Amino acid sequence: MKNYDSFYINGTWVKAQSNETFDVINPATEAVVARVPMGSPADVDDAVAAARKAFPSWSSTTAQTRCDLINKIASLMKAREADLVAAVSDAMGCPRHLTPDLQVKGPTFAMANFAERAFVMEQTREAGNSLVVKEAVGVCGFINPWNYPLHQFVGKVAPALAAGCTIVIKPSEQTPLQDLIMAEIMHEAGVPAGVFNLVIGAGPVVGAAISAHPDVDMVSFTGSTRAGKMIAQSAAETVKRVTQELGGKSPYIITDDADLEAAVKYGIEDVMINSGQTCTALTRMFVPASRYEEAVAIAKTHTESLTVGAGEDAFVGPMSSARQLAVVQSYIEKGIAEGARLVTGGTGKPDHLPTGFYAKPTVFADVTNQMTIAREEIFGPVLCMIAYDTLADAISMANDTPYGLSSGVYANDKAAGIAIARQIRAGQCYVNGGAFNYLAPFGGYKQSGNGREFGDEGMHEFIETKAMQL
Ligand code: TXE
Repeated sequence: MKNYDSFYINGTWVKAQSNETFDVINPATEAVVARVPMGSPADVDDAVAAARKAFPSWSSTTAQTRCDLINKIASLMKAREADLVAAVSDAMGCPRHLTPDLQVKGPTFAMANFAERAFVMEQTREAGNSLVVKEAVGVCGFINPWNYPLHQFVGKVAPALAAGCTIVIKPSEQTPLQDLIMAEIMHEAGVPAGVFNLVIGAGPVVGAAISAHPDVDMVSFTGSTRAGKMIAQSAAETVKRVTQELGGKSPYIITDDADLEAAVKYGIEDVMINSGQTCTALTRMFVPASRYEEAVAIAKTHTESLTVGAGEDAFVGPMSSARQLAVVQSYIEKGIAEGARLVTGGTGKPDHLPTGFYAKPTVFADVTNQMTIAREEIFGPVLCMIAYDTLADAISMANDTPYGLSSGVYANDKAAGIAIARQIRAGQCYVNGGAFNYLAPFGGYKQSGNGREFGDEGMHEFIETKAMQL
Protein backbone atom coordinates (compact mmCIF):
# COMPACT_ATOMS: atom_id res chain seq x y z
CA MET A 1 0.00 0.00 0.00
CA LYS A 2 1.31 3.45 -0.89
CA ASN A 3 1.14 6.16 1.74
CA TYR A 4 1.03 9.79 0.64
CA ASP A 5 1.07 12.78 2.95
CA SER A 6 1.64 15.78 0.67
CA PHE A 7 0.14 17.89 -2.07
CA TYR A 8 1.95 19.43 -5.02
CA ILE A 9 1.89 23.19 -4.43
CA ASN A 10 4.18 25.91 -5.80
CA GLY A 11 6.51 23.45 -7.50
CA THR A 12 7.16 21.24 -4.48
CA TRP A 13 5.55 18.57 -2.27
CA VAL A 14 3.97 20.23 0.76
CA LYS A 15 2.60 18.36 3.82
CA ALA A 16 -1.18 18.48 4.11
CA GLN A 17 -2.36 20.83 6.84
CA SER A 18 -4.94 18.48 8.31
CA ASN A 19 -4.31 14.94 9.58
CA GLU A 20 -7.35 13.53 7.85
CA THR A 21 -6.70 10.74 5.35
CA PHE A 22 -8.68 8.72 2.82
CA ASP A 23 -8.21 5.06 1.94
CA VAL A 24 -8.22 4.41 -1.80
CA ILE A 25 -9.87 1.04 -2.35
CA ASN A 26 -9.46 -1.26 -5.33
CA PRO A 27 -13.09 -1.98 -6.27
CA ALA A 28 -12.17 -5.37 -7.73
CA THR A 29 -10.49 -6.71 -4.58
CA GLU A 30 -11.84 -4.36 -1.89
CA ALA A 31 -8.22 -4.01 -0.70
CA VAL A 32 -6.80 -0.64 0.32
CA VAL A 33 -4.24 0.32 -2.34
CA ALA A 34 -3.22 3.75 -1.08
CA ARG A 35 -3.78 6.25 1.69
CA VAL A 36 -3.95 9.90 0.68
CA PRO A 37 -4.22 13.12 2.68
CA MET A 38 -7.46 15.06 2.65
CA GLY A 39 -7.02 18.76 2.05
CA SER A 40 -8.47 21.72 3.90
CA PRO A 41 -9.44 25.23 2.76
CA ALA A 42 -6.00 26.36 4.01
CA ASP A 43 -4.31 24.03 1.48
CA VAL A 44 -6.53 25.49 -1.25
CA ASP A 45 -5.57 29.03 -0.17
CA ASP A 46 -1.87 28.15 -0.55
CA ALA A 47 -2.43 26.51 -3.93
CA VAL A 48 -4.45 29.46 -5.25
CA ALA A 49 -1.87 31.94 -3.97
CA ALA A 50 0.88 30.01 -5.80
CA ALA A 51 -1.20 29.90 -8.99
CA ARG A 52 -1.95 33.62 -8.75
CA LYS A 53 1.72 34.46 -8.25
CA ALA A 54 2.79 32.33 -11.21
CA PHE A 55 0.16 33.69 -13.61
CA PRO A 56 1.80 36.91 -14.89
CA SER A 57 5.03 35.26 -15.99
CA TRP A 58 3.46 32.01 -17.22
CA SER A 59 0.81 33.77 -19.28
CA SER A 60 3.47 35.89 -20.94
CA THR A 61 5.70 32.98 -22.01
CA THR A 62 5.87 32.42 -25.76
CA ALA A 63 3.54 29.92 -27.38
CA GLN A 64 6.65 27.97 -28.41
CA THR A 65 7.69 27.60 -24.75
CA ARG A 66 4.29 26.24 -23.75
CA CYS A 67 4.10 24.04 -26.84
CA ASP A 68 7.48 22.46 -26.06
CA LEU A 69 6.53 21.90 -22.43
CA ILE A 70 3.22 20.24 -23.30
CA ASN A 71 5.02 17.98 -25.79
CA LYS A 72 7.45 17.05 -23.03
CA ILE A 73 4.56 16.26 -20.67
CA ALA A 74 2.95 14.07 -23.36
CA SER A 75 6.18 12.16 -23.94
CA LEU A 76 6.60 11.60 -20.19
CA MET A 77 3.01 10.33 -20.07
CA LYS A 78 3.97 7.82 -22.78
CA ALA A 79 7.06 6.80 -20.83
CA ARG A 80 4.97 6.29 -17.69
CA GLU A 81 2.00 4.66 -19.37
CA ALA A 82 2.27 1.52 -17.24
CA ASP A 83 2.17 3.59 -14.02
CA LEU A 84 -0.82 5.60 -15.26
CA VAL A 85 -2.64 2.41 -16.25
CA ALA A 86 -2.03 0.87 -12.82
CA ALA A 87 -3.11 4.06 -11.06
CA VAL A 88 -6.44 4.25 -12.88
CA SER A 89 -7.12 0.53 -12.84
CA ASP A 90 -6.28 0.06 -9.14
CA ALA A 91 -8.44 2.91 -7.91
CA MET A 92 -11.48 2.80 -10.17
CA GLY A 93 -11.54 -0.88 -11.05
CA CYS A 94 -11.32 -0.76 -14.83
CA PRO A 95 -10.04 -4.23 -15.92
CA ARG A 96 -6.29 -3.88 -16.43
CA HIS A 97 -6.19 -5.10 -20.04
CA LEU A 98 -8.89 -2.59 -21.10
CA THR A 99 -7.36 0.37 -19.26
CA PRO A 100 -4.68 1.47 -21.77
CA ASP A 101 -7.13 1.95 -24.64
CA LEU A 102 -10.08 3.07 -22.56
CA GLN A 103 -8.39 5.36 -20.07
CA VAL A 104 -4.79 6.28 -20.90
CA LYS A 105 -3.75 6.32 -24.58
CA GLY A 106 -6.48 8.76 -25.67
CA PRO A 107 -5.66 11.34 -22.97
CA THR A 108 -1.95 11.05 -23.83
CA PHE A 109 -2.77 11.76 -27.48
CA ALA A 110 -4.99 14.66 -26.41
CA MET A 111 -2.24 16.18 -24.28
CA ALA A 112 0.11 16.17 -27.27
CA ASN A 113 -2.64 17.58 -29.46
CA PHE A 114 -2.91 20.70 -27.28
CA ALA A 115 0.79 21.54 -27.69
CA GLU A 116 0.35 23.23 -31.08
CA ARG A 117 -2.85 24.91 -29.93
CA ALA A 118 -0.70 27.24 -27.80
CA PHE A 119 -0.10 29.20 -31.02
CA VAL A 120 -3.79 30.13 -31.16
CA MET A 121 -2.97 32.61 -28.40
CA GLU A 122 -0.77 34.60 -30.78
CA GLN A 123 -3.53 35.16 -33.31
CA THR A 124 -4.76 38.74 -33.52
CA ARG A 125 -7.34 40.35 -35.74
CA GLU A 126 -8.41 43.80 -36.75
CA ALA A 127 -12.07 44.80 -36.48
CA GLY A 128 -12.68 48.36 -37.63
CA ASN A 129 -10.46 50.55 -35.49
CA SER A 130 -9.85 47.74 -32.98
CA LEU A 131 -7.05 45.28 -32.55
CA VAL A 132 -8.42 42.10 -30.95
CA VAL A 133 -5.97 39.93 -29.01
CA LYS A 134 -6.27 36.74 -26.99
CA GLU A 135 -5.23 36.39 -23.36
CA ALA A 136 -5.38 33.58 -20.82
CA VAL A 137 -8.40 33.48 -18.48
CA GLY A 138 -6.25 33.35 -15.34
CA VAL A 139 -6.22 31.01 -12.34
CA CYS A 140 -8.34 27.94 -13.06
CA GLY A 141 -9.92 25.65 -10.47
CA PHE A 142 -10.61 22.12 -11.68
CA ILE A 143 -12.82 19.57 -9.91
CA ASN A 144 -12.92 16.06 -11.33
CA PRO A 145 -14.80 12.80 -10.75
CA TRP A 146 -13.62 9.18 -10.73
CA ASN A 147 -14.93 7.49 -13.88
CA TYR A 148 -12.38 8.58 -16.53
CA PRO A 149 -9.93 10.37 -14.26
CA LEU A 150 -7.01 10.87 -16.66
CA HIS A 151 -9.29 11.88 -19.53
CA GLN A 152 -10.94 14.47 -17.29
CA PHE A 153 -7.55 15.70 -16.09
CA VAL A 154 -6.24 16.24 -19.63
CA GLY A 155 -9.46 17.81 -20.93
CA LYS A 156 -8.94 20.63 -18.44
CA VAL A 157 -5.19 20.85 -17.79
CA ALA A 158 -3.91 20.59 -21.39
CA PRO A 159 -5.84 23.55 -22.85
CA ALA A 160 -5.26 25.60 -19.69
CA LEU A 161 -1.48 25.15 -20.03
CA ALA A 162 -1.64 25.88 -23.76
CA ALA A 163 -3.52 29.12 -23.12
CA GLY A 164 -1.15 30.26 -20.36
CA CYS A 165 -3.50 29.72 -17.41
CA THR A 166 -2.38 28.48 -14.00
CA ILE A 167 -4.09 25.60 -12.27
CA VAL A 168 -5.41 24.27 -8.97
CA ILE A 169 -6.87 20.80 -9.45
CA LYS A 170 -8.82 18.49 -7.16
CA PRO A 171 -9.34 14.91 -8.33
CA SER A 172 -11.98 12.72 -6.76
CA GLU A 173 -10.60 11.36 -3.50
CA GLN A 174 -11.57 7.89 -4.79
CA THR A 175 -9.18 8.18 -7.78
CA PRO A 176 -6.31 10.55 -6.96
CA LEU A 177 -3.40 8.31 -8.02
CA GLN A 178 -3.01 9.34 -11.69
CA ASP A 179 -3.09 13.00 -10.63
CA LEU A 180 -0.21 12.34 -8.21
CA ILE A 181 1.75 10.81 -11.09
CA MET A 182 0.84 13.74 -13.34
CA ALA A 183 2.21 16.13 -10.70
CA GLU A 184 5.50 14.20 -10.82
CA ILE A 185 5.42 14.45 -14.61
CA MET A 186 4.75 18.21 -14.51
CA HIS A 187 7.70 18.59 -12.17
CA GLU A 188 10.03 16.48 -14.31
CA ALA A 189 8.94 18.30 -17.47
CA GLY A 190 9.94 21.60 -15.89
CA VAL A 191 6.56 23.27 -15.46
CA PRO A 192 7.40 26.45 -13.51
CA ALA A 193 6.52 26.58 -9.80
CA GLY A 194 2.90 27.56 -9.14
CA VAL A 195 1.62 26.86 -12.65
CA PHE A 196 0.21 23.48 -11.64
CA ASN A 197 -1.04 22.74 -8.13
CA LEU A 198 -2.75 19.61 -6.83
CA VAL A 199 -4.87 19.32 -3.68
CA ILE A 200 -6.81 16.14 -2.88
CA GLY A 201 -9.92 16.34 -0.73
CA ALA A 202 -13.64 16.07 -0.22
CA GLY A 203 -16.03 17.87 -2.55
CA PRO A 204 -17.82 19.90 0.11
CA VAL A 205 -14.46 20.97 1.63
CA VAL A 206 -11.74 21.32 -1.03
CA GLY A 207 -14.09 21.45 -4.04
CA ALA A 208 -16.26 24.04 -2.35
CA ALA A 209 -13.20 26.10 -1.32
CA ILE A 210 -12.00 26.14 -4.96
CA SER A 211 -15.35 27.12 -6.43
CA ALA A 212 -15.87 29.90 -3.84
CA HIS A 213 -12.33 31.26 -3.90
CA PRO A 214 -12.29 34.95 -4.88
CA ASP A 215 -8.87 34.61 -6.52
CA VAL A 216 -9.94 31.83 -8.90
CA ASP A 217 -11.04 33.19 -12.30
CA MET A 218 -12.60 30.09 -13.78
CA VAL A 219 -13.98 26.79 -12.53
CA SER A 220 -14.28 23.71 -14.68
CA PHE A 221 -16.18 20.79 -13.20
CA THR A 222 -17.12 17.28 -14.26
CA GLY A 223 -19.50 15.29 -12.09
CA SER A 224 -23.10 15.08 -10.99
CA THR A 225 -25.71 17.66 -11.89
CA ARG A 226 -26.35 17.97 -8.14
CA ALA A 227 -22.80 19.10 -7.34
CA GLY A 228 -22.60 21.10 -10.59
CA LYS A 229 -25.50 23.32 -9.54
CA MET A 230 -23.88 24.02 -6.16
CA ILE A 231 -20.53 24.80 -7.75
CA ALA A 232 -22.06 27.14 -10.34
CA GLN A 233 -24.01 28.96 -7.62
CA SER A 234 -20.95 29.48 -5.49
CA ALA A 235 -18.82 30.48 -8.51
CA ALA A 236 -21.46 33.08 -9.40
CA GLU A 237 -20.68 34.98 -6.19
CA THR A 238 -17.48 36.26 -7.80
CA VAL A 239 -18.72 35.93 -11.41
CA LYS A 240 -16.25 33.23 -12.38
CA ARG A 241 -16.31 31.66 -15.79
CA VAL A 242 -17.81 28.18 -15.36
CA THR A 243 -17.69 25.15 -17.60
CA GLN A 244 -19.41 21.94 -16.61
CA GLU A 245 -19.74 18.44 -17.90
CA LEU A 246 -22.57 16.82 -15.99
CA GLY A 247 -24.65 13.69 -16.29
CA GLY A 248 -26.54 12.17 -19.18
CA LYS A 249 -29.35 9.81 -20.12
CA SER A 250 -28.43 9.44 -23.73
CA PRO A 251 -30.85 8.14 -26.37
CA TYR A 252 -29.88 5.70 -29.11
CA ILE A 253 -32.25 5.39 -32.06
CA ILE A 254 -32.09 2.28 -34.20
CA THR A 255 -34.00 2.68 -37.46
CA ASP A 256 -36.19 -0.06 -38.97
CA ASP A 257 -33.82 -0.67 -41.87
CA ALA A 258 -30.64 -0.85 -39.75
CA ASP A 259 -28.45 -3.93 -39.39
CA LEU A 260 -30.12 -4.92 -36.12
CA GLU A 261 -27.47 -7.34 -34.91
CA ALA A 262 -24.65 -4.79 -35.37
CA ALA A 263 -26.75 -1.94 -33.99
CA VAL A 264 -27.85 -3.73 -30.81
CA LYS A 265 -24.38 -5.15 -30.10
CA TYR A 266 -22.81 -1.71 -30.45
CA GLY A 267 -25.41 -0.26 -28.08
CA ILE A 268 -24.89 -3.00 -25.49
CA GLU A 269 -21.12 -2.59 -25.48
CA ASP A 270 -21.42 1.19 -25.25
CA VAL A 271 -23.55 0.84 -22.12
CA MET A 272 -21.55 -1.96 -20.46
CA ILE A 273 -18.02 -0.64 -21.02
CA ASN A 274 -16.50 0.93 -17.88
CA SER A 275 -19.31 -0.86 -16.00
CA GLY A 276 -21.76 1.70 -17.30
CA GLN A 277 -19.94 4.54 -15.54
CA THR A 278 -19.76 6.66 -18.67
CA CYS A 279 -21.57 9.97 -18.85
CA THR A 280 -22.21 9.52 -22.59
CA ALA A 281 -23.54 5.93 -22.25
CA LEU A 282 -26.40 5.26 -24.67
CA THR A 283 -28.69 3.99 -21.94
CA ARG A 284 -32.05 4.47 -23.68
CA MET A 285 -32.23 2.25 -26.75
CA PHE A 286 -35.16 3.10 -29.05
CA VAL A 287 -36.13 0.17 -31.27
CA PRO A 288 -38.93 0.00 -33.89
CA ALA A 289 -41.89 -1.95 -32.44
CA SER A 290 -41.87 -4.23 -35.50
CA ARG A 291 -38.35 -5.43 -34.64
CA TYR A 292 -38.52 -5.11 -30.87
CA GLU A 293 -38.54 -8.76 -29.77
CA GLU A 294 -35.78 -9.59 -32.23
CA ALA A 295 -33.69 -6.78 -30.71
CA VAL A 296 -34.43 -7.92 -27.15
CA ALA A 297 -33.23 -11.43 -28.01
CA ILE A 298 -29.96 -10.08 -29.47
CA ALA A 299 -29.49 -7.86 -26.41
CA LYS A 300 -29.98 -10.80 -24.05
CA THR A 301 -27.54 -13.09 -25.87
CA HIS A 302 -24.90 -10.42 -26.32
CA THR A 303 -25.08 -9.12 -22.75
CA GLU A 304 -24.79 -12.65 -21.37
CA SER A 305 -21.72 -13.24 -23.54
CA LEU A 306 -19.79 -10.39 -21.85
CA THR A 307 -17.49 -11.58 -19.08
CA VAL A 308 -17.73 -9.80 -15.74
CA GLY A 309 -14.60 -9.73 -13.59
CA ALA A 310 -11.04 -8.49 -13.49
CA GLY A 311 -9.29 -11.05 -15.71
CA GLU A 312 -7.90 -10.87 -19.24
CA ASP A 313 -11.28 -11.80 -20.71
CA ALA A 314 -13.32 -9.31 -18.65
CA PHE A 315 -15.40 -6.70 -20.45
CA VAL A 316 -17.37 -5.49 -17.43
CA GLY A 317 -15.42 -4.63 -14.28
CA PRO A 318 -16.71 -3.65 -10.84
CA MET A 319 -18.54 -0.49 -9.90
CA SER A 320 -16.07 2.10 -8.65
CA SER A 321 -17.28 1.98 -5.04
CA ALA A 322 -19.59 0.16 -2.66
CA ARG A 323 -21.74 3.29 -2.73
CA GLN A 324 -22.05 3.24 -6.53
CA LEU A 325 -22.92 -0.47 -6.39
CA ALA A 326 -25.72 0.33 -3.92
CA VAL A 327 -27.02 3.10 -6.22
CA VAL A 328 -27.15 0.69 -9.17
CA GLN A 329 -28.91 -1.98 -7.10
CA SER A 330 -31.57 0.47 -6.04
CA TYR A 331 -32.24 1.51 -9.65
CA ILE A 332 -32.56 -2.13 -10.73
CA GLU A 333 -35.08 -2.63 -7.92
CA LYS A 334 -36.96 0.47 -9.08
CA GLY A 335 -37.07 -0.81 -12.66
CA ILE A 336 -38.59 -4.08 -11.52
CA ALA A 337 -41.04 -2.29 -9.20
CA GLU A 338 -42.17 0.06 -11.98
CA GLY A 339 -43.01 -2.89 -14.22
CA ALA A 340 -40.12 -3.08 -16.67
CA ARG A 341 -39.33 -6.59 -17.99
CA LEU A 342 -36.02 -7.93 -16.67
CA VAL A 343 -34.40 -9.55 -19.72
CA THR A 344 -31.11 -10.43 -18.07
CA GLY A 345 -29.12 -9.44 -14.98
CA GLY A 346 -30.99 -8.08 -11.97
CA THR A 347 -30.14 -7.32 -8.38
CA GLY A 348 -27.30 -8.89 -6.41
CA LYS A 349 -23.74 -9.63 -7.38
CA PRO A 350 -22.75 -12.20 -10.03
CA ASP A 351 -22.43 -15.59 -8.24
CA HIS A 352 -18.81 -16.11 -9.23
CA LEU A 353 -17.70 -12.75 -7.78
CA PRO A 354 -18.40 -12.63 -4.04
CA THR A 355 -15.57 -10.10 -3.56
CA GLY A 356 -15.50 -6.75 -5.35
CA PHE A 357 -18.22 -4.21 -6.09
CA TYR A 358 -19.64 -6.07 -9.08
CA ALA A 359 -23.13 -5.54 -10.48
CA LYS A 360 -24.87 -7.81 -12.98
CA PRO A 361 -25.03 -6.46 -16.53
CA THR A 362 -28.75 -5.79 -16.80
CA VAL A 363 -31.18 -5.27 -19.66
CA PHE A 364 -34.72 -4.01 -19.17
CA ALA A 365 -37.36 -4.30 -21.90
CA ASP A 366 -40.88 -2.81 -22.01
CA VAL A 367 -39.48 0.38 -20.55
CA THR A 368 -41.46 3.58 -21.02
CA ASN A 369 -39.67 6.90 -21.33
CA GLN A 370 -41.42 8.05 -18.14
CA MET A 371 -40.06 5.31 -15.85
CA THR A 372 -37.44 6.37 -13.30
CA ILE A 373 -34.84 4.10 -14.94
CA ALA A 374 -35.37 5.97 -18.23
CA ARG A 375 -35.23 9.43 -16.67
CA GLU A 376 -32.42 9.32 -14.12
CA GLU A 377 -28.74 8.60 -14.69
CA ILE A 378 -28.02 5.17 -13.20
CA PHE A 379 -24.29 5.13 -13.93
CA GLY A 380 -24.15 1.36 -14.03
CA PRO A 381 -24.37 -1.51 -16.55
CA VAL A 382 -28.11 -1.13 -17.08
CA LEU A 383 -29.80 -0.74 -20.48
CA CYS A 384 -33.39 0.40 -21.06
CA MET A 385 -35.04 -0.79 -24.30
CA ILE A 386 -37.97 1.33 -25.44
CA ALA A 387 -40.23 0.49 -28.42
CA TYR A 388 -41.35 3.16 -30.90
CA ASP A 389 -43.91 3.29 -33.71
CA THR A 390 -42.69 6.15 -35.89
CA LEU A 391 -39.31 7.83 -36.22
CA ALA A 392 -40.96 11.08 -35.13
CA ASP A 393 -42.04 9.36 -31.88
CA ALA A 394 -38.51 8.09 -31.33
CA ILE A 395 -36.99 11.55 -31.83
CA SER A 396 -39.57 13.12 -29.57
CA MET A 397 -38.87 10.59 -26.77
CA ALA A 398 -35.12 10.93 -27.35
CA ASN A 399 -35.42 14.67 -26.65
CA ASP A 400 -37.83 14.23 -23.73
CA THR A 401 -35.13 14.35 -21.03
CA PRO A 402 -33.52 17.07 -18.94
CA TYR A 403 -30.13 15.91 -20.25
CA GLY A 404 -28.39 16.52 -23.58
CA LEU A 405 -24.87 15.17 -23.40
CA SER A 406 -24.76 12.46 -26.01
CA SER A 407 -26.88 10.38 -28.36
CA GLY A 408 -26.59 7.70 -31.01
CA VAL A 409 -28.25 6.67 -34.24
CA TYR A 410 -27.90 3.46 -36.19
CA ALA A 411 -29.49 3.67 -39.65
CA ASN A 412 -29.12 1.87 -42.94
CA ASP A 413 -26.90 4.58 -44.31
CA LYS A 414 -24.88 7.42 -42.85
CA ALA A 415 -26.82 10.21 -44.54
CA ALA A 416 -30.07 9.04 -42.95
CA GLY A 417 -28.26 8.74 -39.63
CA ILE A 418 -26.90 12.28 -39.87
CA ALA A 419 -30.37 13.63 -40.70
CA ILE A 420 -31.70 12.08 -37.48
CA ALA A 421 -28.65 13.19 -35.48
CA ARG A 422 -29.41 16.82 -36.41
CA GLN A 423 -32.81 16.51 -34.70
CA ILE A 424 -31.46 15.34 -31.34
CA ARG A 425 -30.70 18.05 -28.76
CA ALA A 426 -27.33 16.80 -27.53
CA GLY A 427 -23.69 17.78 -27.80
CA GLN A 428 -22.61 14.46 -29.28
CA CYS A 429 -24.12 11.94 -31.66
CA TYR A 430 -22.55 8.60 -32.51
CA VAL A 431 -23.75 7.65 -35.99
CA ASN A 432 -23.56 4.01 -37.11
CA GLY A 433 -21.03 3.02 -34.49
CA GLY A 434 -18.73 6.06 -34.63
CA ALA A 435 -15.85 6.18 -32.15
CA PHE A 436 -14.95 8.85 -29.57
CA ASN A 437 -12.76 11.55 -31.11
CA TYR A 438 -10.33 13.62 -29.05
CA LEU A 439 -10.09 16.26 -31.80
CA ALA A 440 -13.79 17.09 -31.53
CA PRO A 441 -15.50 19.28 -28.93
CA PHE A 442 -17.09 17.35 -26.06
CA GLY A 443 -19.89 18.65 -23.85
CA GLY A 444 -23.60 18.85 -23.30
CA TYR A 445 -26.80 20.73 -23.99
CA LYS A 446 -29.48 21.39 -21.36
CA GLN A 447 -28.72 20.07 -17.83
CA SER A 448 -25.71 18.13 -19.09
CA GLY A 449 -23.62 21.24 -18.68
CA ASN A 450 -22.11 24.11 -20.54
CA GLY A 451 -18.87 24.68 -22.36
CA ARG A 452 -16.79 22.11 -24.18
CA GLU A 453 -13.65 20.08 -23.56
CA PHE A 454 -11.14 19.01 -26.25
CA GLY A 455 -10.82 20.32 -29.79
CA ASP A 456 -10.80 23.99 -30.82
CA GLU A 457 -13.80 24.73 -28.60
CA GLY A 458 -12.08 23.12 -25.59
CA MET A 459 -9.20 25.55 -26.07
CA HIS A 460 -11.54 28.48 -26.50
CA GLU A 461 -12.90 28.10 -22.93
CA PHE A 462 -9.54 29.26 -21.53
CA ILE A 463 -9.24 32.39 -23.64
CA GLU A 464 -10.23 35.96 -22.85
CA THR A 465 -10.34 38.44 -25.73
CA LYS A 466 -9.24 42.03 -25.46
CA ALA A 467 -10.26 44.71 -27.93
CA MET A 468 -7.91 47.69 -28.17
CA GLN A 469 -9.45 50.68 -29.93
CA LEU A 470 -6.76 52.39 -31.96
O1 TXE B 1 -20.40 12.71 -7.99
P1 TXE B 1 -20.04 14.14 -7.43
P2 TXE B 1 -20.52 11.32 -7.21
C1 TXE B 1 -22.96 11.21 -11.71
C2 TXE B 1 -23.38 9.75 -11.72
C3 TXE B 1 -23.09 9.31 -10.32
C4 TXE B 1 -23.47 10.55 -9.55
C5 TXE B 1 -22.86 10.69 -8.18
O2 TXE B 1 -24.74 9.67 -11.99
O3 TXE B 1 -23.88 8.23 -9.93
O4 TXE B 1 -23.00 11.61 -10.36
O5 TXE B 1 -21.45 10.51 -8.22
C6 TXE B 1 -16.77 16.90 -6.12
N1 TXE B 1 -18.44 21.40 -4.26
N2 TXE B 1 -21.62 11.40 -12.20
O6 TXE B 1 -21.26 11.51 -5.93
O7 TXE B 1 -20.45 14.27 -5.98
C7 TXE B 1 -16.36 15.51 -5.67
O8 TXE B 1 -15.47 15.54 -4.58
C8 TXE B 1 -17.37 21.13 -5.02
C9 TXE B 1 -21.50 11.78 -13.59
O9 TXE B 1 -19.18 10.72 -7.12
O10 TXE B 1 -20.59 15.11 -8.40
C10 TXE B 1 -15.72 14.96 -6.93
O11 TXE B 1 -14.40 15.46 -7.05
N3 TXE B 1 -17.05 19.88 -5.44
C11 TXE B 1 -20.15 12.16 -13.96
C12 TXE B 1 -16.61 15.54 -8.02
O12 TXE B 1 -17.25 16.67 -7.43
C13 TXE B 1 -17.87 18.88 -5.10
C14 TXE B 1 -19.00 11.59 -13.26
C15 TXE B 1 -17.67 14.59 -8.53
O13 TXE B 1 -18.45 14.13 -7.45
C16 TXE B 1 -19.02 19.09 -4.31
C17 TXE B 1 -19.26 11.25 -11.88
C18 TXE B 1 -19.28 20.42 -3.87
N4 TXE B 1 -20.34 20.72 -3.13
C19 TXE B 1 -20.54 11.15 -11.42
N5 TXE B 1 -19.63 17.91 -4.12
C20 TXE B 1 -19.86 12.53 -15.35
N6 TXE B 1 -20.41 13.65 -15.83
O14 TXE B 1 -19.09 11.88 -16.03
C21 TXE B 1 -18.90 16.96 -4.76
N7 TXE B 1 -17.83 17.55 -5.34
